[in-house]
Amino acid sequence: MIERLLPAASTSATEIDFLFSLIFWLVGFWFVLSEAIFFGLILRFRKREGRKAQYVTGELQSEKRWITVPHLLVLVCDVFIVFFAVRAWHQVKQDLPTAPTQQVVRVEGAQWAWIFTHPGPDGKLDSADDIRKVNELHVEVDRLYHFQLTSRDVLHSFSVPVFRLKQDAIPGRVITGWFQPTKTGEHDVQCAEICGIGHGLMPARIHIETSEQHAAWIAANSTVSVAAVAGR
Ligand SMILES: [Cu+2]
Repeated sequence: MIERLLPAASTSATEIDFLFSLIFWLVGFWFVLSEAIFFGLILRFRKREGRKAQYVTGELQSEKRWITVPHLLVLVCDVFIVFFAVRAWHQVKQDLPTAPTQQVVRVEGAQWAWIFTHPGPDGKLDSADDIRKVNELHVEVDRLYHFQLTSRDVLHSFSVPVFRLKQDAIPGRVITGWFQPTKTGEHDVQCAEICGIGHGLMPARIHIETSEQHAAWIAANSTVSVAAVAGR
């Protein structure tokens, strides 16, 4: 449903989309039903000449059923939502999968830009060949990434809508998370936490590339040449 509006480009996006749909349909069903009953009763028992209003206390068993039965049914729906929500939360936020080819990128929020540090040709962060870019994140499709998220000043929130990923950035803390892109393309990265007058002016872009494109980008952007790293 959501994918028609916004592509799903990470391994956890489908799980999050399923949750959106589940909540939408369950809540939508009860909303439409209760509004229909509500307005139906208003119309049916509207003021009529010669008919006195009835005083209903709601104490009779037959009246209480109007509350208890839907209440129990809504609770059953809640159990479903909570089950799938906890499962998605665990997968996205608590689990930190690893893979032999994984890479680490550093993401820094600042007033008002995103600063991304990519590993250079050696595939490691914090070495001479790192590539730092402002408002430009380059990743390779199908590769597992861990991100180290922090802020230089105030609260920001690293939001990548196509990944269905959102995580607050907190000054003084490094928050680790992960994502695995599944589709190539160029998409928005946003700040999802009001962080000052320029909050709306920190739209970065994520470039999800094939391995060849990504290797070419690294070669073209690293200050240390690929050959120098290979010969080290
Ligand atoms: Cu911000």
